[in-house]
Amino acid sequence: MKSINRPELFDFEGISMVHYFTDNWENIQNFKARPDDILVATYPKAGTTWVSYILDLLYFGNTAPERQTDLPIFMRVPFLEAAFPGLPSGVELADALPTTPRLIKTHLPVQLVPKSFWEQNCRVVYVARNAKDNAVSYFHFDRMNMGEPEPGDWNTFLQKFKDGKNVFGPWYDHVCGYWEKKQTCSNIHYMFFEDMVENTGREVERLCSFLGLSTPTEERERITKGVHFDAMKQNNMTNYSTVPLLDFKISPFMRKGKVGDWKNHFTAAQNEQFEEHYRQKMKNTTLQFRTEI
Ligand code: PPS
Repeated sequence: MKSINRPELFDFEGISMVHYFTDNWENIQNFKARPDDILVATYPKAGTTWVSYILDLLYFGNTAPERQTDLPIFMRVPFLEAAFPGLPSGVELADALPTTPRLIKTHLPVQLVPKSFWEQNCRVVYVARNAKDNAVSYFHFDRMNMGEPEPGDWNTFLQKFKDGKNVFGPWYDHVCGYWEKKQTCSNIHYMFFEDMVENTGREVERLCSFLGLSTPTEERERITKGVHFDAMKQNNMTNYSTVPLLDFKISPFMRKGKVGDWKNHFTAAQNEQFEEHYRQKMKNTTLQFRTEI
């Protein structure tokens, strides 16, 4: 991969973006989904990798052992809108997937998801994470990811998060957008990071029931163990240690995996202002989050 510079944020179709996710726009919008494709949709840092790995194990854990030992998760579950210089684009990787179903990742807000996913009635697994922990995780990710704009210090980043000035736009619109869509679209399974931390096994079971999978209990238990934070952090195929643009000396990709780490970052004043702003932004939705479990 060629070395890359931290990109600038710009407005794209009404949301903040960087060019790595818009350079291939025509091919992204014209992507041809198949009816059995499964789209993993999230706001960045909400649990994408976790749920991608669960899905991969549910479908392909017993098929090809080399898939588990040699193929990083981001090759098994391509990131649709990614277009980094010197690497195959997400669309190319998705088009070349030999599996059925194809598992495909996106961070696009619901209104920018390529229309063929809806036309083909694909299943969508959406994961949401409470805003405070999501912001903290995104802050540390932007510090260590040279493919993201400079986050600035925590206070600067938090203000940008509230203003929706991060890549993929406002958290508020993202989580609410898929929540509203789910009200009329039974093919969306809406999950919460906090529920996964609280009881991963239960969430795997719910996922199986959404997908119509009759995975035996012992296997579900094996998968639940394999996707534990510590196991994924040790596993070079799931911990992103093979990606050169991430600087693990600054912060690891598998950082803490906790609910409530926001308490180690927000000052009392930041918390008060955040909550006031949050109430305004979320006043018209029935969507509820837990910031502790
Ligand atoms: S990305 O870059 O948007 O795809 O990142 P994403 O995978 O969505 O989110 C990364 C955060 O999820 C945490 N994570 C986990 N937590 C608990 N258990 C497991 N198994 C797990 N896998 C990933 C990861 O640690 C990041 O959260 P933070 O809070 O930064 O630790």
